[in-house]
Amino acid sequence: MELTADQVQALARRLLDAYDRRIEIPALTDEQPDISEADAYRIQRALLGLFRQRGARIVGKKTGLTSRAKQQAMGVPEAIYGYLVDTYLLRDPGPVRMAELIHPRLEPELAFLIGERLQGPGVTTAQVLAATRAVVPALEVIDSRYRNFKFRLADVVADNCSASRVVLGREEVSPDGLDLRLQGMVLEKNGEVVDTGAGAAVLGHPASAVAWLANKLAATGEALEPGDIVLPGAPCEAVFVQAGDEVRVTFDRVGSVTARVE
Ligand code: 0L1
Ligand code: MG
Repeated sequence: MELTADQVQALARRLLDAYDRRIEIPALTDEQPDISEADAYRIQRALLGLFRQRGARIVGKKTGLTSRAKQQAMGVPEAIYGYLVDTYLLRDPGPVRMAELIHPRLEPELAFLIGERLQGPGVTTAQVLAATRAVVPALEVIDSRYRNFKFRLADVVADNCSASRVVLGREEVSPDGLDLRLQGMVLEKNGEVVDTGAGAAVLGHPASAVAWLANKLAATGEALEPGDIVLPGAPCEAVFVQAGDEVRVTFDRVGSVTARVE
């Protein structure tokens, strides 16, 4: 049964309280196992409304679960999306402050800076590339508000796809002439290579993930707007961090970004 408006607000406030107090909470579906995907996005919208009431601005959007491996692990057929808030944004090298977070993990993303409006349905990968002003190396900090990062689809959607921080690199590169599908990436933690990947791990092509997002947003009348920062998803697993760690990702022909954790 669809959640009432009061239930949606109460669940959004529960998540906001976890943000504010930096505490892990049980998954919402532990108590209400049948929260639908539509209701999960209503809770997410209510949570973003609470952020806005505090003066936060939406500066972009993100996709999650964009690798087939993650989708299979969650038992879902497609990706999910959330929003980036101005207070999440950090510039290379951060810092990423553990005291502001619960149990953060960092993952590499090639952020898209949108130059022209992309309104679905029917947005193609080629249209995304044409409308992208630049791509930027980024490290996304995901920090689920749920105990041990244990959640079901509705939980993670309601929690704005674990969005927490984004450390943006300083190099902005036009995607013209780059084959982002073949683009290699090396992830290092404290100077050691911990993972590698290629752009095709993100829904076959990172720009296809952005096209998916533009088309998905069409259902609510939204679009990708000029100035939006869009995270298409990570080409490898996220790494746990602790104070003192330094994480760096290097994208072939684009550049690198470092996040210092303190
Ligand atoms: O950015 C992401 O892909 C994270 C989506 C949510 C799943 C998670 O927290 O691992
Ligand atoms: Mg991500």
